[in-house]
Amino acid sequence: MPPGPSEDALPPGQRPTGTWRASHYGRVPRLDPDSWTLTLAGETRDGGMRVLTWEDLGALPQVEVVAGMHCVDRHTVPGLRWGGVRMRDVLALAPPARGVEHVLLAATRGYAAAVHLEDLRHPDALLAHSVGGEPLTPEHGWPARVVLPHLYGFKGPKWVVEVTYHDRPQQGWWESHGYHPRGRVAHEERWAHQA
Ligand SMILES: Nc1nc2c(c(=O)[nH]1)N[C@H]1C(S)=C(S)[C@@H](COP(=O)(O)O)O[C@H]1N2
Ligand SMILES: [Mo]
Repeated sequence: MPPGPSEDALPPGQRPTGTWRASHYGRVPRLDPDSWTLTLAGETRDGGMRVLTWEDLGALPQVEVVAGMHCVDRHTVPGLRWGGVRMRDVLALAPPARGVEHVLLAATRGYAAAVHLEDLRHPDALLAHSVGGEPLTPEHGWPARVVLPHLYGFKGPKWVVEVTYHDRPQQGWWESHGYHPRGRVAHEERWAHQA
């Protein structure tokens, strides 16, 4: 029997899950969009930093991206319809200095993910505030989370509050526990020893 469309779309080594249970360490923070901010800092082009508000997000072009979420533990949540703004539009508000390639994305409570700048500039890379046409629930990252569909889920912090540009590779939570610095799903970049 030929594979169905969803099996077709499943990346190597992943299996689909029917129900979407939230996965993260620690307790779910309750954040209020009115006090939430996203700070862009580190090696910016002009050396300064920029603090974005919920209102600033709303002023950027709103887009939707349909994509599966692929956890490095091998479960995939297929076909999520994310709503938000493109990460490349967010970064453009405080661009990195020339030659900068590394970014640390930080959430509340110490969670962080190390990503490559070019992966954040992917057209499907979002700062998401909704899924399936509804606001994100607190468990899934309200008010805003990073969604990088071509990377494993751990590269996208829920409850994201800071984007920092760096000259050198960084280590976030999973990277410091042996997971891959790049994390591309299509290449099965799961473990640091593959790098
Ligand atoms: N702040 C924060 N973001 C996080 C995590 C976390 O523990 N804390 N877990 C990551 C991992 S490993 C995955 S697979 C996805 C899971 O997102 P979901 O709970 O919405 O399915 O969130 C990512 N973002
Ligand atoms: Mo994950």
